[in-house]
Amino acid sequence: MWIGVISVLPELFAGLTTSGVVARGIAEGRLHLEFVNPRDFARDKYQSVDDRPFGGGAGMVMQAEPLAAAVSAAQRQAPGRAPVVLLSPQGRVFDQTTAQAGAGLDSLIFVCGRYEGVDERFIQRYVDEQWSIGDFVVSGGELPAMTVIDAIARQIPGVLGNSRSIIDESHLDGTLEYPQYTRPENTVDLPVPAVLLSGDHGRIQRYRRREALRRTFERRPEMLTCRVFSAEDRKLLVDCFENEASNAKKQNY
Ligand code: 4H6
Repeated sequence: MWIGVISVLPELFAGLTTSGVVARGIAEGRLHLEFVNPRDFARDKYQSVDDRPFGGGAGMVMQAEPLAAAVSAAQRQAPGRAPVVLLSPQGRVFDQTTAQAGAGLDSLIFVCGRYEGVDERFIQRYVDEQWSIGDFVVSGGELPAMTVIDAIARQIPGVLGNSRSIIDESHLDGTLEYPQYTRPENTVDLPVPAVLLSGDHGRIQRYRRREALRRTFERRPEMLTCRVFSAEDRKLLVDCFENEASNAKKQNY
């Protein structure tokens, strides 16, 4: 997969491209990252890419032309026509389904905004989609772009060594991940749940599914609305409630 990144601070991506899953994807030739700096397309002698907002107000706005020229330069290098995505607090919230869909594309271009924002006319003419990584603001689109690139890269076949770690992963089936334990059996004064030592694969699977459903119900109940449960999931959810009720009684609630 070919990914173009439009940023005035490409050095922020150094960690992403040198260590971890994305770096390995690049080294193995499954992923290519191309950086284009809008500053290289600035027209004045100060190489400025921002200016004061029309209508007044605080801060600076990224100018359309250097961004447009940078996207066009990236587009010329991309294999085919790459969709252009602006990382923005005003975008649609990025999720695992979008990550999977993104990994199926040949190319993508991410635009990272800075200053107080981006001239709306650039967005109108050049941006296909706006994605947000959540309802909060950071100082530039670079950190959100890195987050999204990592999420997409790990969905590209062969980038994660173990393909099972994708399949078992949280969110794909609409539940949170079950709790994980590793050696030793006793640590920080706590034992590992006995069922995980039983060797009974069926019991272990049911235990993990029950804990995944319990966590989702307790922490993210909205993930469980508007969906159909299998007969097995319904049984496991009932187990959770019965367990809750008896725990509450024990604690004199
Ligand atoms: C576009 C427009 C994405 C990009 C404005 C970007 C959060 C997210 C940015 C801005 C982002 C997210 C610049 C506005 C700094 C605030 C860059 N913040 N901002 N949630 N910031 O995905 O000032």
